This record gives sequence, C-alpha cells and structure tokens, in this order.
Amino acid sequence: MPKVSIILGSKSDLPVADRAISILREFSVTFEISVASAHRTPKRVEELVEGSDASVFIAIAGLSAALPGVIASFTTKPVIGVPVSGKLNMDSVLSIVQMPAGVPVAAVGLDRGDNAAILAAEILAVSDERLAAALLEYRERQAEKVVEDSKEVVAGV
Ligand code: RP5
Repeated sequence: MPKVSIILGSKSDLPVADRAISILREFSVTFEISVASAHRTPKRVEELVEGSDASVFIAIAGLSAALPGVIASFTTKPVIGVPVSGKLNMDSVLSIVQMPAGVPVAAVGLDRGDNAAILAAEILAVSDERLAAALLEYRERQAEKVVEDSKEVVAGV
C-alpha cells in the first residue's frame, strides 16, 4: 500500500516530481504517481483521491494551480502543494498558499518537490520510528556537509 500519492497537474511537471521521487526512494517510502488536472480532468482528480489508500498527498502544479486545493476538498488527509515555476511564478505560489479557511494545504517553495517529499516523510514519521531515525540522520548529514563546505571555502580563499 503506497504511503504517499503524488499527483501532477501535467506530464510537464515531471522534473519537479522527480525531485520528490528521489527523496521518497532514499527514505524507502512507498508511493504512487499519476497525472490529473484540476481543470482538465476534475472528475479524475476526485476518483484518484477517493480511491487512494495513501496517507499523504503531494500535488504538483503550475499556473493557476488549483490541484492541491481541489485534492484537499476531497480528503482530510494532509496535502502538500508544490508550485511549479513558469513565466510569472507567483501565480502558482499564491494559488496554493491562499486557501480559504477550513481547507488547508501545506505549501513548499517553487519547484521544491524534494521538500514536499521530506515534509511527507516527516508527517509519516510521527508514527514510524524507522523513518524518524532516518530523517534525523539526514539532518545530521546536511549539517556535516555545511561544515565541510565551510572548510573548502576557507581553504580556497
Ligand atoms: C498546470 O499547468 C500544470 O500543472 C502545469 O504546471 C501547467 C502547464 O501544463 P501543460 O500545458 O504543460 O500541460 O495545470
């Protein structure tokens, strides 16, 4: 049973989804992935959400990015929206952030499929000790890299 459902508004959003997929694979979090558009295939979005056993949704969309909000309208499971960059950028960011009261969507940064996957893992880790330990180790590795980077910068000046 997949723990995370990734839904893309369009196949063109795949590069952003790839960032999420590589993080989910790194943490051995099972996922399913599909393409469904809030505007072009609204019924398909409803069917996918209502038919999914996933615990967390990651919705990736650009332009007038209604997809995360529409997914949230069909479920009380957590929905993480990933705005996809384009000509304007603020269009997708605001479409995802500015949800009306009562139907929240968590928003990560522009094209940040990786952060969406980490946040999904953090949500799942509340009841998964293995995942919580893996996330802690990931943070420690990040911190070590900053220290190593600093040494390299100092040595190169
Ligand atoms: C959005 O419109 C999609 O999520 C995508 O980011 C954007 C462009 O879609 P395509 O015209 O490339 O299918 O709905």
